[in-house]
Amino acid sequence: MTAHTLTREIVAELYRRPLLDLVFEAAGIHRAHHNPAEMQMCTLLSIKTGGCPEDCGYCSQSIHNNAALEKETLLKTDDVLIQAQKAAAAGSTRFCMGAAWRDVKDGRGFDRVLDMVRGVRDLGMEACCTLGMLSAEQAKKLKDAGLTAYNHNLDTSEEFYGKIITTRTYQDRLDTIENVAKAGISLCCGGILGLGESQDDRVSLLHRLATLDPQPESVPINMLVPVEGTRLENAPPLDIFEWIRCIAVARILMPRAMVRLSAGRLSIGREAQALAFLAGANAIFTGDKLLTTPNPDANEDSALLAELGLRPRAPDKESEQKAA
Ligand code: SAM
Ligand code: DTB
Ligand code: SF4
Repeated sequence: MTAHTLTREIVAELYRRPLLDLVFEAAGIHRAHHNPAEMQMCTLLSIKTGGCPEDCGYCSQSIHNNAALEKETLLKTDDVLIQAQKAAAAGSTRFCMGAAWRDVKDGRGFDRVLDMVRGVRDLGMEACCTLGMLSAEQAKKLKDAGLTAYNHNLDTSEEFYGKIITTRTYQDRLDTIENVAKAGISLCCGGILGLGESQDDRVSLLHRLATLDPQPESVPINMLVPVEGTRLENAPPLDIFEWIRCIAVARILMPRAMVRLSAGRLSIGREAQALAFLAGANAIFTGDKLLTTPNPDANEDSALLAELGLRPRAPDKESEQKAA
């Protein structure tokens, strides 16, 4: 099936299959396209924290929410590279830098981010950024600096989007995604579950992700971390099997992608994470902090991987050559 022939109805039918049939099929596809014993470990760093003018209802960093958060201006390149080195020493092969910007402004700040990207690549790691909206020219500059991937999520369905974010449109997201793809940067694009969306919204999100052309190379699946002071602090938790369904459908529809368990793992038990790995999730964020919220302890993650017979995936060949 190509991205063009994949209809929303096909995705809906898949999503509603008996759960164990769905996981079984996803596991087979996972094993046909990936080494099921390997888990990619990635580390996140917030390089500019808080004060974001966007009004994403879930986010601690939005000025429209009231989360208790220490704001920070753009970090210094050297400090970022020290963190990247630590992450590499702890087994991470991808370093993802996030800035709470609505969009990238040309100038000293962006030039510093370009230096950070060059520095991370020189360490032999994959470099990923998430900086908000990007123009085609800015995407090209990031590519020239060696950026491996750019994270820009669709987050939810187009229909539900306006209930969560009003300061930008779905089309704004799609425009940045197109600029990233045209610059030849791998796209990291996924969503966030547990916002109060319906099953139909999750089906629509998965359909949109799988019909992006090219498909994302990496698909982060975030589970809402309810942050006090945000509009969604009291959102009812999503049934864990819905989360598993999304992971399995993402794996089936995007067989070559890295399906990345992102925010929310702290509240998800070992058994459900193991089922998610069986259903095709093959990347996690490690380190005790995501951008602003806590993440499982590195020792707990290592113990879980060891018990499941999983091992950290080595850096890709291209990244290693860059460091040599
Ligand atoms: N500002 C950039 C943007 O919005 O594209 C990048 C950073 S933003 C924090 C990246 C992603 O993190 C969001 O698209 C959302 O999916 C996820 N995220 C943010 N806050 C979250 C929360 N409280 N719980 C779960 N996921 C969250
Ligand atoms: C993504 O989809 N999830 C990561 C990464 N891309 C940048 C971020 C998760 C952030 C969770 C909330 C926080 O820590 O502030
Ligand atoms: Fe800003 Fe990104 Fe948070 Fe939205 S998710 S408020 S764009 S940092």
